[in-house]
Amino acid sequence: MIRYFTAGESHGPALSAIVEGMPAGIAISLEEINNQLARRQQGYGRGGRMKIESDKAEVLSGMRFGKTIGSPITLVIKNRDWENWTTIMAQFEKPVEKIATITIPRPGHADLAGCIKYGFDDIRPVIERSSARETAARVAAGTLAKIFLKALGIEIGSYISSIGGVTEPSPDAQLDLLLSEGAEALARQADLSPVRMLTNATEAEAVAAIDKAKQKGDTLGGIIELFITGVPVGFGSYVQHDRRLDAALASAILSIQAIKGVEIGAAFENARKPGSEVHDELYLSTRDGVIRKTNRAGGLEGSMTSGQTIHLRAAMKPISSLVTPLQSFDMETLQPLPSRFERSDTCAVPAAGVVAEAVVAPVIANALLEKLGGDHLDEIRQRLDLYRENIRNSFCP
Ligand code: EPS
Repeated sequence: MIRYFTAGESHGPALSAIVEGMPAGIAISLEEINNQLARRQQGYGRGGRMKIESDKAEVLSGMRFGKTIGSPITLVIKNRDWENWTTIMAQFEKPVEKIATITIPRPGHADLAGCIKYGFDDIRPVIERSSARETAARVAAGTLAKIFLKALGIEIGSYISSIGGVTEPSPDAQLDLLLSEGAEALARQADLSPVRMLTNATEAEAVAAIDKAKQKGDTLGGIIELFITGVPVGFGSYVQHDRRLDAALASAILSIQAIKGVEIGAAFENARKPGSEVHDELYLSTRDGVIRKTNRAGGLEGSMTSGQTIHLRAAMKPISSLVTPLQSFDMETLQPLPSRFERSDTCAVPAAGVVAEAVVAPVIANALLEKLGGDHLDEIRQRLDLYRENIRNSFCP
């Protein structure tokens, strides 16, 4: 099973990740990891920090001659901004000069609860680790699992359907066409847009909405659409709560900073309709065995994959660092005060889509490993090919 941890502060020397449980024999290119890191840095509405950073990963363990060897893989991404923070973020010596403490929590941020929980009188350490900068390490780690899945014909991709209330019309036909090539074709198309949308008119409106929010010192959230193609039927399980794939996928997505909602398929729309208009009916085809003409379940039935494309949706709240302050107070003086601005982004929804792709990859990879086992890519591929073949041959009238 793949497990990983990340470490690192936003303005510390580096971010890192240790990824354990990757099977052997998977060809990993540093270029692909760095491509994904670059995708995460894109998106209209990012702040000044992205001009400083140009994220690149180093691999310190777990690889030989370009392939995984089954041992833990250590990834490191240096923070370029660290050189500007060596005093404020000094790991050992407390600076002799007085360092300004941060004592006014931002509403909606981890600031207040984090300070109370860890007993700080300065918000700085909370800011450092709660920051979404950490997602760079998660994208690097998740890319390893993404590459593993891609080698087995399973692809993950996303686009953004809504920013600050500006919503894409349902791009169903375009979506079906892109997804028929695999979910990465969808991601490539979305990446052509600065807001990772599929429709030009909506893209222009979303860009204008971000400009307007920036002018007003405000921030915007949005909605991410995530797709996983090529997953066979029967990954995950209904038999125990902790083997339910719906829950594992939702948990991974909700672990992303500022994500506050997850939907599987058309779940909220389905909740308003009778069952006869919701459930995807089953048909038999001579070529493909069982088929469905709709996918309102989002590729998951009974917390297992149905063999259809997995479709998840995630809601990101607007970032809680606003230039125009909200009401807050000073934790030191207990005086009511406007909240303090900490450099941030106006909108990071396009980047969060790339993060969502990365965090679900280990979940799907683990569902695959739970079903089929195996320690080397070739062994796993053989088992998957056989499993796919058996499924194809059953139920063919
Ligand atoms: C973030 C604040 C900003 C963002 C950061 C997330 O960083 P800084 O405080 O250095 O300006 O740019 O995102 C990243 C650095 C990143 O790599 O995504 C926050 O408070 O969460």
